[in-house]
Amino acid sequence: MSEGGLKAAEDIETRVREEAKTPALYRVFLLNDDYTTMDFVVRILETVFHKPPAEATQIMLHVHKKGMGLCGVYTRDIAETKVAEVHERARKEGFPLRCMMERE
Ligand code: TYC
Repeated sequence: MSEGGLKAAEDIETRVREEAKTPALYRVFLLNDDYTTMDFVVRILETVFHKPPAEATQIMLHVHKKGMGLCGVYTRDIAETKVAEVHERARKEGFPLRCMMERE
């Protein structure tokens, strides 16, 4: 679909959702890098995204091998808060870990 077509489709989705009062949802992803430790990423998945230990390890390994991985799907405010929290905690520890969100 063209950029304009995508925008038009999103506008229609937004209108339908607002009529039904269901909020837009956003996927939050972690991105791989060469410096952040695996332990730190697992800790982020357990504490910020509330993943059980085995799932946190699976997601971390997926990101390590594939380049990015889904951490969860949230409303916009919650997704923004989680992205900011990941970046804040990573910078405090000196890691370049990146986190991003995209509308579902
Ligand atoms: N690639 C990192 C390493 O080998 C581990 C890592 C995994 C980093 C996931 C970031 O989102 C990430 N230490």
